[in-house]
Amino acid sequence: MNFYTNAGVEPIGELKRTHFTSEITPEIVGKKVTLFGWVHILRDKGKIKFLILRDEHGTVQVTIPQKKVTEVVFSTSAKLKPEYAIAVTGKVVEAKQVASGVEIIPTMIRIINTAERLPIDVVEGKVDIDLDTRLNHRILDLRKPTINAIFRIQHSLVRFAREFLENRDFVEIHTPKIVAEATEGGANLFEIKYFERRAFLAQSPQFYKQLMLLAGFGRVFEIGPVFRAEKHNTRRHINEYTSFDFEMAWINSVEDVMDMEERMLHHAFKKTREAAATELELLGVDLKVPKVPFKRIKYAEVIDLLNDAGKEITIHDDLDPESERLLAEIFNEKFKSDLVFITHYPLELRPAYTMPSLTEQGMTESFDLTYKGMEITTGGQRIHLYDLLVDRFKAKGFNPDDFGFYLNPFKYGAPPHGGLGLGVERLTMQLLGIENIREATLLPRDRDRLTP
Ligand code: AMO
Repeated sequence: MNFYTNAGVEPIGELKRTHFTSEITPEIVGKKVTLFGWVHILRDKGKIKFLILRDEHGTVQVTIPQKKVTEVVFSTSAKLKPEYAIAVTGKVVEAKQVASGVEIIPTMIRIINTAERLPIDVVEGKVDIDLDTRLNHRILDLRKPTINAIFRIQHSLVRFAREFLENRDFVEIHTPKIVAEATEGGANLFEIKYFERRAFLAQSPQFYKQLMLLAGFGRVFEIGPVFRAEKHNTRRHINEYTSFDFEMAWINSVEDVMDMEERMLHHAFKKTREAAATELELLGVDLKVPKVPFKRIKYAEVIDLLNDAGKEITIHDDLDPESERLLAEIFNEKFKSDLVFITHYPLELRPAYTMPSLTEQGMTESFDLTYKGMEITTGGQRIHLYDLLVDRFKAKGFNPDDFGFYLNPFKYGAPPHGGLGLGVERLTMQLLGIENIREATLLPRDRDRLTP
Protein backbone atom coordinates (compact mmCIF):
# COMPACT_ATOMS: atom_id res chain seq x y z
CA MET A 1 0.00 0.00 0.00
CA ASN A 2 1.23 3.47 -0.78
CA PHE A 3 0.47 5.85 2.03
CA TYR A 4 1.50 8.77 -0.08
CA THR A 5 -0.79 8.59 -3.12
CA ASN A 6 -3.58 10.86 -1.98
CA ALA A 7 -2.23 13.09 0.72
CA GLY A 8 -0.25 15.44 -1.52
CA VAL A 9 2.92 14.46 0.24
CA GLU A 10 5.98 12.49 -0.78
CA PRO A 11 8.38 10.25 1.09
CA ILE A 12 11.74 11.64 2.07
CA GLY A 13 13.11 8.78 -0.02
CA GLU A 14 16.75 8.94 -0.92
CA LEU A 15 17.20 12.56 0.11
CA LYS A 16 19.99 13.31 2.59
CA ARG A 17 20.44 16.58 4.37
CA THR A 18 23.73 18.25 3.45
CA HIS A 19 23.47 21.37 5.62
CA PHE A 20 21.61 23.06 8.45
CA THR A 21 20.30 26.57 7.79
CA SER A 22 23.02 28.03 10.02
CA GLU A 23 25.63 26.58 7.64
CA ILE A 24 24.31 28.49 4.63
CA THR A 25 26.94 31.23 4.58
CA PRO A 26 28.75 33.32 1.94
CA GLU A 27 31.65 30.84 2.06
CA ILE A 28 29.57 28.23 0.23
CA VAL A 29 28.12 30.38 -2.55
CA GLY A 30 27.69 28.22 -5.64
CA LYS A 31 27.29 25.00 -3.72
CA LYS A 32 24.35 22.63 -4.15
CA VAL A 33 22.67 21.95 -0.80
CA THR A 34 19.76 19.96 0.59
CA LEU A 35 17.92 21.12 3.71
CA PHE A 36 15.02 19.72 5.72
CA GLY A 37 12.72 21.89 7.75
CA TRP A 38 9.46 23.76 8.09
CA VAL A 39 7.85 26.53 6.09
CA HIS A 40 8.34 29.41 8.51
CA ILE A 41 7.18 32.40 6.46
CA LEU A 42 5.78 32.64 2.92
CA ARG A 43 5.63 35.73 0.78
CA ASP A 44 3.99 35.54 -2.58
CA LYS A 45 4.81 38.33 -5.04
CA GLY A 46 3.23 36.64 -8.06
CA LYS A 47 6.12 35.81 -10.33
CA ILE A 48 8.49 35.49 -7.42
CA LYS A 49 7.87 33.69 -4.17
CA PHE A 50 9.89 33.85 -0.98
CA LEU A 51 10.04 31.12 1.56
CA ILE A 52 11.77 31.26 4.91
CA LEU A 53 12.77 27.73 5.79
CA ARG A 54 13.29 26.94 9.48
CA ASP A 55 15.21 24.04 10.96
CA GLU A 56 16.63 23.38 14.41
CA HIS A 57 19.47 25.80 13.90
CA GLY A 58 17.77 28.82 12.41
CA THR A 59 16.25 30.06 9.18
CA VAL A 60 17.29 30.65 5.61
CA GLN A 61 15.63 32.42 2.71
CA VAL A 62 14.65 30.37 -0.30
CA THR A 63 13.79 32.56 -3.28
CA ILE A 64 11.68 31.13 -6.08
CA PRO A 65 11.62 33.34 -9.21
CA GLN A 66 9.37 31.82 -11.87
CA LYS A 67 11.95 32.62 -14.54
CA LYS A 68 14.81 30.83 -12.82
CA VAL A 69 13.20 27.63 -11.52
CA THR A 70 11.48 24.68 -13.19
CA GLU A 71 7.75 24.62 -13.62
CA VAL A 72 7.44 21.80 -11.08
CA VAL A 73 9.38 23.74 -8.45
CA PHE A 74 7.27 26.83 -9.02
CA SER A 75 3.97 24.98 -8.87
CA THR A 76 5.06 23.07 -5.76
CA SER A 77 5.99 26.33 -4.07
CA ALA A 78 2.48 27.61 -4.76
CA LYS A 79 1.07 24.72 -2.74
CA LEU A 80 3.09 25.45 0.38
CA LYS A 81 1.43 26.58 3.60
CA PRO A 82 2.87 27.56 6.98
CA GLU A 83 4.54 24.71 8.86
CA TYR A 84 4.54 22.25 5.99
CA ALA A 85 7.50 19.90 6.48
CA ILE A 86 9.63 20.14 3.36
CA ALA A 87 12.92 19.24 1.75
CA VAL A 88 14.65 21.78 -0.45
CA THR A 89 17.57 21.19 -2.80
CA GLY A 90 19.10 24.19 -4.47
CA LYS A 91 22.04 26.44 -5.12
CA VAL A 92 23.44 28.91 -2.62
CA VAL A 93 23.62 32.38 -4.17
CA GLU A 94 24.66 35.79 -2.96
CA ALA A 95 21.83 38.03 -1.73
CA LYS A 96 22.81 41.45 -0.48
CA GLN A 97 19.31 42.28 0.77
CA VAL A 98 19.32 39.31 3.19
CA ALA A 99 21.01 39.60 6.61
CA SER A 100 23.09 36.46 6.11
CA GLY A 101 24.17 37.68 2.65
CA VAL A 102 22.99 34.48 0.97
CA GLU A 103 19.85 32.70 -0.14
CA ILE A 104 18.91 29.48 -1.94
CA ILE A 105 17.46 29.14 -5.43
CA PRO A 106 15.75 25.75 -5.43
CA THR A 107 16.05 23.02 -8.02
CA MET A 108 13.67 20.82 -6.05
CA ILE A 109 11.05 21.31 -3.33
CA ARG A 110 9.50 18.22 -1.85
CA ILE A 111 6.47 18.34 0.44
CA ILE A 112 7.17 15.73 3.10
CA ASN A 113 4.10 16.54 5.17
CA THR A 114 1.27 19.03 5.21
CA ALA A 115 0.02 21.08 8.16
CA GLU A 116 -3.45 22.19 9.10
CA ARG A 117 -4.20 25.79 9.95
CA LEU A 118 -2.28 26.49 13.15
CA PRO A 119 -4.07 27.27 16.42
CA ILE A 120 -1.21 29.56 17.52
CA ASP A 121 1.44 31.47 15.67
CA VAL A 122 4.85 29.94 15.33
CA VAL A 123 6.38 33.09 13.93
CA GLU A 124 7.75 35.29 16.66
CA GLY A 125 6.17 38.57 17.64
CA LYS A 126 3.14 38.30 15.37
CA VAL A 127 0.55 38.31 18.13
CA ASP A 128 0.94 38.26 21.87
CA ILE A 129 -0.74 35.18 23.22
CA ASP A 130 -1.15 34.42 26.89
CA LEU A 131 0.99 31.77 28.53
CA ASP A 132 -1.90 29.42 29.19
CA THR A 133 -2.88 29.25 25.52
CA ARG A 134 0.75 28.80 24.58
CA LEU A 135 1.12 25.94 27.03
CA ASN A 136 -2.04 24.31 25.70
CA HIS A 137 -0.25 24.19 22.36
CA ARG A 138 3.20 23.71 23.82
CA ILE A 139 4.50 21.47 21.03
CA LEU A 140 3.88 24.21 18.47
CA ASP A 141 4.93 26.91 20.93
CA LEU A 142 8.31 25.21 21.27
CA ARG A 143 8.85 25.53 17.53
CA LYS A 144 9.43 29.25 18.05
CA PRO A 145 13.18 29.76 17.93
CA THR A 146 13.21 31.91 21.09
CA ILE A 147 11.22 29.35 23.07
CA ASN A 148 13.30 26.47 21.76
CA ALA A 149 16.44 28.38 22.73
CA ILE A 150 15.46 28.34 26.42
CA PHE A 151 15.74 24.57 26.50
CA ARG A 152 18.95 24.44 24.52
CA ILE A 153 20.46 26.75 27.11
CA GLN A 154 19.02 24.59 29.89
CA HIS A 155 20.54 21.54 28.25
CA SER A 156 23.88 23.28 28.12
CA LEU A 157 23.81 24.24 31.80
CA VAL A 158 22.99 20.69 32.85
CA ARG A 159 25.51 19.21 30.44
CA PHE A 160 28.41 21.23 31.77
CA ALA A 161 27.43 20.93 35.41
CA ARG A 162 27.38 17.17 34.86
CA GLU A 163 30.73 17.35 33.08
CA PHE A 164 32.22 19.21 36.04
CA LEU A 165 31.07 16.56 38.52
CA GLU A 166 32.10 13.64 36.33
CA ASN A 167 35.60 15.06 36.20
CA ARG A 168 35.66 15.06 39.99
CA ASP A 169 34.83 11.46 40.64
CA PHE A 170 31.06 11.84 41.07
CA VAL A 171 29.02 8.82 39.98
CA GLU A 172 25.63 9.39 38.36
CA ILE A 173 22.87 7.42 40.10
CA HIS A 174 19.17 6.80 39.50
CA THR A 175 17.06 6.34 42.59
CA PRO A 176 13.40 5.30 42.96
CA LYS A 177 10.68 7.89 42.49
CA ILE A 178 8.07 5.69 44.16
CA VAL A 179 8.86 5.88 47.85
CA ALA A 180 7.49 4.90 51.24
CA GLU A 181 8.14 8.08 53.24
CA ALA A 182 8.51 11.84 52.98
CA THR A 183 12.03 13.26 52.96
CA GLU A 184 11.33 16.97 53.16
CA GLY A 185 8.35 16.91 55.52
CA GLY A 186 4.82 15.81 54.80
CA ALA A 187 3.07 18.97 53.64
CA ASN A 188 3.51 18.67 49.88
CA LEU A 189 3.50 14.93 49.28
CA PHE A 190 1.63 13.22 46.46
CA GLU A 191 0.11 10.01 47.72
CA ILE A 192 -0.33 7.15 45.26
CA LYS A 193 -1.89 3.72 45.39
CA TYR A 194 0.79 1.05 45.32
CA PHE A 195 -1.11 -2.25 45.05
CA GLU A 196 -2.51 -2.85 48.55
CA ARG A 197 -0.40 -0.17 50.16
CA ARG A 198 -0.05 3.56 49.97
CA ALA A 199 3.13 5.07 48.65
CA PHE A 200 4.33 8.53 47.64
CA LEU A 201 6.01 10.22 44.72
CA ALA A 202 9.55 11.23 45.73
CA GLN A 203 9.95 14.86 46.81
CA SER A 204 13.72 14.53 46.52
CA PRO A 205 16.31 11.77 46.14
CA GLN A 206 17.53 12.91 49.56
CA PHE A 207 17.57 9.64 51.54
CA TYR A 208 18.83 7.48 48.70
CA LYS A 209 21.62 9.80 47.60
CA GLN A 210 22.86 9.87 51.20
CA LEU A 211 22.54 6.11 51.50
CA MET A 212 24.68 5.64 48.40
CA LEU A 213 27.55 7.28 50.28
CA LEU A 214 26.98 4.77 53.03
CA ALA A 215 27.00 2.14 50.31
CA GLY A 216 30.56 3.04 49.44
CA PHE A 217 30.28 5.57 46.63
CA GLY A 218 32.41 8.54 47.60
CA ARG A 219 30.47 11.06 45.57
CA VAL A 220 27.16 10.77 43.70
CA PHE A 221 24.82 12.93 41.68
CA GLU A 222 21.37 12.58 40.19
CA ILE A 223 19.42 14.70 37.73
CA GLY A 224 15.81 13.65 37.73
CA PRO A 225 12.17 14.47 38.33
CA VAL A 226 10.80 15.14 41.81
CA PHE A 227 7.24 15.82 42.85
CA ARG A 228 5.76 18.44 45.11
CA ALA A 229 2.05 18.82 45.80
CA GLU A 230 2.34 22.60 46.15
CA LYS A 231 -1.04 23.94 47.20
CA HIS A 232 -0.77 27.22 45.40
CA ASN A 233 -0.05 28.19 41.84
CA THR A 234 2.88 30.58 42.04
CA ARG A 235 5.34 31.88 39.49
CA ARG A 236 8.17 29.82 41.00
CA HIS A 237 6.52 26.54 42.00
CA ILE A 238 5.55 23.63 39.80
CA ASN A 239 4.43 20.19 40.88
CA GLU A 240 7.06 18.23 39.05
CA TYR A 241 10.50 19.71 38.56
CA THR A 242 13.98 18.58 37.69
CA SER A 243 16.20 18.31 40.72
CA PHE A 244 19.96 18.42 40.25
CA ASP A 245 21.32 16.74 43.33
CA PHE A 246 24.78 15.87 44.49
CA GLU A 247 26.15 14.38 47.65
CA MET A 248 29.74 13.95 48.80
CA ALA A 249 31.38 11.96 51.59
CA TRP A 250 34.35 12.78 53.81
CA ILE A 251 33.70 16.50 53.95
CA ASN A 252 35.33 18.69 56.60
CA SER A 253 32.35 21.00 56.77
CA VAL A 254 29.43 22.39 54.81
CA GLU A 255 31.92 24.80 53.21
CA ASP A 256 33.14 21.92 51.01
CA VAL A 257 29.66 21.59 49.52
CA MET A 258 29.35 25.31 48.83
CA ASP A 259 32.83 25.37 47.29
CA MET A 260 31.86 22.53 44.97
CA GLU A 261 28.62 24.21 43.93
CA GLU A 262 30.13 27.59 43.17
CA ARG A 263 32.87 26.04 41.07
CA MET A 264 30.34 23.83 39.30
CA LEU A 265 28.13 26.81 38.42
CA HIS A 266 31.13 28.87 37.37
CA HIS A 267 32.10 26.09 34.96
CA ALA A 268 28.55 25.59 33.68
CA PHE A 269 28.03 29.33 33.09
CA LYS A 270 31.37 29.76 31.39
CA LYS A 271 30.92 26.84 29.04
CA THR A 272 27.27 27.69 28.33
CA ARG A 273 28.31 31.20 27.36
CA GLU A 274 30.38 29.65 24.57
CA ALA A 275 28.30 26.61 23.64
CA ALA A 276 24.94 28.39 23.62
CA ALA A 277 26.17 31.76 22.33
CA THR A 278 23.67 31.76 19.45
CA GLU A 279 20.71 31.00 21.69
CA LEU A 280 21.77 33.56 24.31
CA GLU A 281 22.08 36.18 21.62
CA LEU A 282 18.67 35.27 20.23
CA LEU A 283 17.21 35.91 23.69
CA GLY A 284 19.28 39.05 24.19
CA VAL A 285 20.87 37.66 27.33
CA ASP A 286 24.34 38.72 28.34
CA LEU A 287 25.34 35.78 30.51
CA LYS A 288 27.64 36.98 33.26
CA VAL A 289 30.04 34.32 34.50
CA PRO A 290 29.96 34.71 38.28
CA LYS A 291 33.13 35.31 40.24
CA VAL A 292 34.16 32.62 42.71
CA PRO A 293 33.83 32.48 45.70
CA PHE A 294 30.24 33.62 46.02
CA LYS A 295 29.40 35.84 48.97
CA ARG A 296 28.19 34.04 52.11
CA ILE A 297 25.88 35.59 54.69
CA LYS A 298 24.15 34.14 57.76
CA TYR A 299 20.37 33.85 57.87
CA ALA A 300 20.26 35.98 61.05
CA GLU A 301 22.06 38.79 59.21
CA VAL A 302 19.66 38.48 56.27
CA ILE A 303 16.75 38.93 58.66
CA ASP A 304 18.43 42.06 60.06
CA LEU A 305 18.93 43.45 56.56
CA LEU A 306 15.27 42.82 55.76
CA ASN A 307 14.15 44.43 59.01
CA ASP A 308 16.30 47.46 58.20
CA ALA A 309 14.55 47.63 54.83
CA GLY A 310 11.21 47.81 56.65
CA LYS A 311 10.15 44.17 56.21
CA GLU A 312 8.52 42.55 59.21
CA ILE A 313 10.06 39.11 59.46
CA THR A 314 11.75 37.08 62.22
CA ILE A 315 14.37 34.36 62.17
CA HIS A 316 11.60 31.80 62.71
CA ASP A 317 9.99 32.62 59.35
CA ASP A 318 10.81 31.36 55.88
CA LEU A 319 11.57 34.01 53.28
CA ASP A 320 8.43 34.98 51.40
CA PRO A 321 8.41 36.27 47.79
CA GLU A 322 8.51 39.89 48.98
CA SER A 323 11.60 39.18 51.07
CA GLU A 324 13.25 37.57 48.08
CA ARG A 325 12.47 40.60 45.94
CA LEU A 326 13.98 42.88 48.56
CA LEU A 327 17.02 40.65 48.89
CA ALA A 328 17.69 40.76 45.15
CA GLU A 329 18.08 44.53 45.51
CA ILE A 330 19.97 44.46 48.80
CA PHE A 331 22.47 41.81 47.65
CA ASN A 332 23.01 43.55 44.38
CA GLU A 333 23.71 46.84 46.11
CA LYS A 334 25.72 45.44 49.00
CA PHE A 335 27.66 42.62 47.36
CA LYS A 336 27.43 43.53 43.64
CA SER A 337 26.57 39.90 43.13
CA ASP A 338 23.64 37.90 41.79
CA LEU A 339 24.63 34.67 43.51
CA VAL A 340 24.73 34.71 47.31
CA PHE A 341 24.83 31.84 49.82
CA ILE A 342 22.66 32.21 52.91
CA THR A 343 23.95 29.99 55.74
CA HIS A 344 23.09 28.92 59.31
CA TYR A 345 19.34 28.44 59.07
CA PRO A 346 17.52 27.69 62.33
CA LEU A 347 16.86 24.02 63.14
CA GLU A 348 13.11 24.51 62.97
CA LEU A 349 13.29 25.61 59.31
CA ARG A 350 15.34 22.62 58.16
CA PRO A 351 14.54 18.91 57.69
CA ALA A 352 15.44 16.32 60.33
CA TYR A 353 18.55 15.05 58.50
CA THR A 354 20.31 18.45 58.69
CA MET A 355 23.43 18.69 60.87
CA PRO A 356 22.95 21.05 63.83
CA SER A 357 25.52 23.82 63.97
CA LEU A 358 28.59 23.14 66.06
CA THR A 359 29.18 26.82 66.63
CA GLU A 360 25.80 28.53 66.65
CA GLN A 361 23.18 27.37 69.11
CA GLY A 362 19.86 26.43 67.50
CA MET A 363 21.21 26.78 63.97
CA THR A 364 22.20 24.27 61.28
CA GLU A 365 25.16 23.58 59.00
CA SER A 366 23.01 24.33 56.00
CA PHE A 367 22.62 26.86 53.22
CA ASP A 368 20.50 28.15 50.39
CA LEU A 369 21.93 29.63 47.25
CA THR A 370 20.00 32.66 46.03
CA TYR A 371 20.22 33.86 42.45
CA LYS A 372 18.90 37.39 41.86
CA GLY A 373 17.13 37.01 45.19
CA MET A 374 15.41 33.69 44.48
CA GLU A 375 16.34 30.44 46.20
CA ILE A 376 17.69 28.04 43.58
CA THR A 377 19.50 25.55 45.84
CA THR A 378 19.19 24.07 49.29
CA GLY A 379 22.05 22.12 50.78
CA GLY A 380 23.96 21.29 53.89
CA GLN A 381 25.93 18.90 55.97
CA ARG A 382 23.91 15.85 57.01
CA ILE A 383 23.86 14.04 60.31
CA HIS A 384 26.02 10.92 59.99
CA LEU A 385 25.78 9.90 63.68
CA TYR A 386 23.00 7.40 64.32
CA ASP A 387 21.95 8.53 67.81
CA LEU A 388 21.83 12.19 66.89
CA LEU A 389 19.87 11.36 63.73
CA VAL A 390 17.25 9.40 65.67
CA ASP A 391 17.00 12.24 68.20
CA ARG A 392 16.41 14.76 65.47
CA PHE A 393 13.74 12.60 63.81
CA LYS A 394 11.96 12.34 67.14
CA ALA A 395 12.31 16.08 67.73
CA LYS A 396 10.57 16.67 64.40
CA GLY A 397 7.71 14.42 65.51
CA PHE A 398 8.55 11.40 63.33
CA ASN A 399 8.47 7.82 64.50
CA PRO A 400 11.98 6.43 63.81
CA ASP A 401 10.45 2.97 63.24
CA ASP A 402 8.86 4.26 60.04
CA PHE A 403 12.29 5.23 58.72
CA GLY A 404 14.25 2.06 59.46
CA PHE A 405 15.41 1.62 55.84
CA TYR A 406 17.08 5.03 56.07
CA LEU A 407 18.20 5.15 59.71
CA ASN A 408 19.57 1.64 60.19
CA PRO A 409 22.48 1.90 57.74
CA PHE A 410 23.81 4.76 59.86
CA LYS A 411 24.67 2.18 62.53
CA TYR A 412 27.48 0.81 60.36
CA GLY A 413 30.19 3.39 59.96
CA ALA A 414 28.57 6.25 58.02
CA PRO A 415 31.08 8.83 56.75
CA PRO A 416 30.57 12.56 57.33
CA HIS A 417 28.85 13.96 54.27
CA GLY A 418 26.84 16.73 52.71
CA GLY A 419 25.21 17.76 49.47
CA LEU A 420 22.58 19.83 47.80
CA GLY A 421 19.55 20.01 45.53
CA LEU A 422 19.40 22.58 42.74
CA GLY A 423 16.17 23.35 40.84
CA VAL A 424 17.03 23.21 37.15
CA GLU A 425 14.00 25.26 36.08
CA ARG A 426 14.68 27.95 38.67
CA LEU A 427 18.29 28.19 37.59
CA THR A 428 17.15 28.60 33.98
CA MET A 429 14.49 31.19 34.77
CA GLN A 430 16.81 33.36 36.83
CA LEU A 431 19.62 33.13 34.34
CA LEU A 432 17.38 34.16 31.46
CA GLY A 433 15.27 36.67 33.38
CA ILE A 434 12.07 34.65 32.86
CA GLU A 435 9.15 35.75 35.04
CA ASN A 436 7.24 32.48 35.33
CA ILE A 437 8.87 29.10 35.99
CA ARG A 438 6.44 27.44 33.57
CA GLU A 439 8.27 29.13 30.70
CA ALA A 440 11.48 27.45 31.80
CA THR A 441 9.75 24.06 32.03
CA LEU A 442 9.38 21.97 28.90
CA LEU A 443 5.97 20.55 29.81
CA PRO A 444 4.89 22.09 33.12
CA ARG A 445 2.71 20.38 35.67
CA ASP A 446 0.78 22.68 37.95
CA ARG A 447 -2.44 22.50 39.88
CA ASP A 448 -4.49 23.03 36.76
CA ARG A 449 -2.30 21.40 34.16
CA LEU A 450 -1.75 17.73 33.47
CA THR A 451 -1.43 17.88 29.66
CA PRO A 452 0.26 18.10 27.22
P1 AMO B 1 14.37 21.93 48.70
O1 AMO B 1 13.06 21.38 49.10
O2 AMO B 1 14.71 23.29 49.21
O3 AMO B 1 15.55 20.98 49.19
O4 AMO B 1 14.47 21.93 47.14
C1 AMO B 1 15.70 22.19 46.49
C2 AMO B 1 15.50 23.15 45.32
O5 AMO B 1 14.52 22.68 44.44
C3 AMO B 1 13.81 23.76 43.86
N1 AMO B 1 12.38 23.62 44.15
C4 AMO B 1 11.39 23.81 43.26
N2 AMO B 1 11.41 24.17 41.97
C5 AMO B 1 10.24 24.26 41.33
N3 AMO B 1 9.05 24.00 41.89
C6 AMO B 1 8.96 23.64 43.18
N4 AMO B 1 7.77 23.36 43.70
C7 AMO B 1 10.17 23.53 43.93
N5 AMO B 1 10.46 23.19 45.19
C8 AMO B 1 11.80 23.24 45.31
C9 AMO B 1 14.41 25.02 44.43
C10 AMO B 1 15.03 24.53 45.70
O6 AMO B 1 16.10 25.36 46.11
N6 AMO B 1 16.62 17.56 49.75
C11 AMO B 1 16.80 19.00 49.71
C12 AMO B 1 18.07 19.38 48.98
C13 AMO B 1 19.33 18.97 49.72
O7 AMO B 1 19.50 19.40 50.87
O8 AMO B 1 20.14 18.24 49.12
C14 AMO B 1 15.61 19.64 49.00
O9 AMO B 1 14.92 19.00 48.25
O10 AMO B 1 15.40 25.45 43.51
